[in-house]
Amino acid sequence: MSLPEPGEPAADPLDRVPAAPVPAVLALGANLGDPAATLQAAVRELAEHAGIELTGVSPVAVTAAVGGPAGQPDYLNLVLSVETTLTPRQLLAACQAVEQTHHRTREVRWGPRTLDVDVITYAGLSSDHPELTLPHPRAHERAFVLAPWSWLDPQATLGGVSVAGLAARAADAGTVRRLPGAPEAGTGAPTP
Ligand code: PH2
Ligand code: MG
Ligand code: MG
Repeated sequence: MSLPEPGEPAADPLDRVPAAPVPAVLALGANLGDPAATLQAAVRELAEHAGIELTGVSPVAVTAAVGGPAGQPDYLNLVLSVETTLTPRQLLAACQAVEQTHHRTREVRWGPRTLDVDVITYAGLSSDHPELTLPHPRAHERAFVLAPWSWLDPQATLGGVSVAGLAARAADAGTVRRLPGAPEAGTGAPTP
């Protein structure tokens, strides 16, 4: 395998360095330990990561666990919008590094976890690569992603369809509510 010449795009779209910052949407979830503190720390760590600029933080949603073992605690979920100069693969690695900081282990598929950070969209890219499917293959049917995303950006679309509309129709829509007392959507910047 040969490396691309300088200035030549990488063959694998997941390794293409954007010429200018591109938008991406990330979804965070936690239902073990202290989920609120974990999410707050994870947002800060992502914002501080080189090549990631945070452009929006959704309100926090309290959501019933979808899938996995019965009797799990509720999740806290939120969605971030970012601008990034990272490649898709580098952005995924940054998300996984933040998961590792919070001692994420992967024992049970869809089982409870201290932190899950998923790349939902990246610059409108479609990818069916097993390492990173874009858009996220289940985001369109999960109110625990769609609802906080729509609170952050009521005009957002996914595959050309309104995210708010998808959120309303998702099977888990009835279980999603805003965390009482949580701050409104914003950049997380201190108010003057
Ligand atoms: N994540 C899952 C599986 N189920 N349920 C809720 N409510 N929130 C999640 O973030 C979540 C889930 C796998 O990533
Ligand atoms: Mg997930
Ligand atoms: Mg994940």
